[in-house]
Amino acid sequence: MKESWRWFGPNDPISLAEVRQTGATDIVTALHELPNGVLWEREAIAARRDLIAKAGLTWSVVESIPVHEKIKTAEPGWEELAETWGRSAQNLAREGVKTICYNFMPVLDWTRTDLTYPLEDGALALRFDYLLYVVFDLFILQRKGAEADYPADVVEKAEARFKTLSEDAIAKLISTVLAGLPGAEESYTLEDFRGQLARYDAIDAAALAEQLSRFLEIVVPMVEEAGGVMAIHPDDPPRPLFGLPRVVSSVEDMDRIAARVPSPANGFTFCTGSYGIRPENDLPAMLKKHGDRVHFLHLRATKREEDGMSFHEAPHLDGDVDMVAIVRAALEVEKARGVQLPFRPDHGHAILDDQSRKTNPGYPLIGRLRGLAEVRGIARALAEV
Ligand code: DNO
Repeated sequence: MKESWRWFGPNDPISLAEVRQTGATDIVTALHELPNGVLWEREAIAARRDLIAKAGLTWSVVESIPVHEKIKTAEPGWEELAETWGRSAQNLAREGVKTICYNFMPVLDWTRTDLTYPLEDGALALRFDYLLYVVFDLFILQRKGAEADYPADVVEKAEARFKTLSEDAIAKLISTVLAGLPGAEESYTLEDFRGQLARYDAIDAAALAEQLSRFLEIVVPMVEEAGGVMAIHPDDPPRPLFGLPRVVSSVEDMDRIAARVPSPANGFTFCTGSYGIRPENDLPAMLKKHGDRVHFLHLRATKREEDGMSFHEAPHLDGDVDMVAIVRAALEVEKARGVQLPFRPDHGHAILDDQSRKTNPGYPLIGRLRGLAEVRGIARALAEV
């Protein structure tokens, strides 16, 4: 398994020299400074790749080339934007960045309600508090028709919870949900967000899945021709939010995506923390089933909470994800294909000095290093047996 590390570019508070000391060899990054929808030129890609190489590291995975909303909604001009996306991916592959991670989540990328949830041992974790999410939807966003999405007792509890929130707590919740977590290339005000949601009024899951297929039919042959592979990231969390459809949440979704465009270049990012939120997702089985097209691994463990809907990020080895079984499955896939799969320790708690330095939510230095070291240990031990 190839140890990689997500780095957000020259503005990342963690330097490449520090990443080097974690023992990771590969970098996962993007040209985050470019606006969504523009072509990534080869020169800009090569310059970033060389900067990374100077630090003794290899840029091997792009996460992500953002997929423009017009592509997802099939608004006029979407085909041209898809072509541009495909050309950016080709440029990356031709400059040596062959694994292309992306997602097809409408409007919002990953979503949490709390970025500094204190655990018993003093670590700070990311959390999705379902009730707070409902509070946001019903009483802050005031989405039309939202009540119909929740049982009456949840609406009642949410109302009671809303009444306890201070102005500051409300402002913080708005920015946590809408300001865009690291890697999400968009951020919204409440008003913008309402407008964005309206673009999906007539788009259900079947329509979005169909549009993903049309996008794949355009870009997969382009990426393949340039020697690259695509790796779609699952929905995080893997269920509809704010009435928006979600189409990459389950093994059935993976089956459908693979069947529609069978090239192995049409592949997956296997994110254990995201898929792991749904108890029915049998992660090692899913990884093995689609092993010939899993091109990138995000390894982290989420822990589902008592209400069945909330979750927080657990230590990498101590959540609902059986990390030993995952690493075993990944090693089997590698052996069968004769490849080394890049993985990154995804997210991490803010621990120790992480708590006193500037850090991107979910992406602290020491917390992720802990995850990396733990997964590295599992991989070494299993490779021996
Ligand atoms: C969160 C990340 C996501 C992910 C994108 C992939 O930590 O896993 O931002 O990068 O959804 O396109």
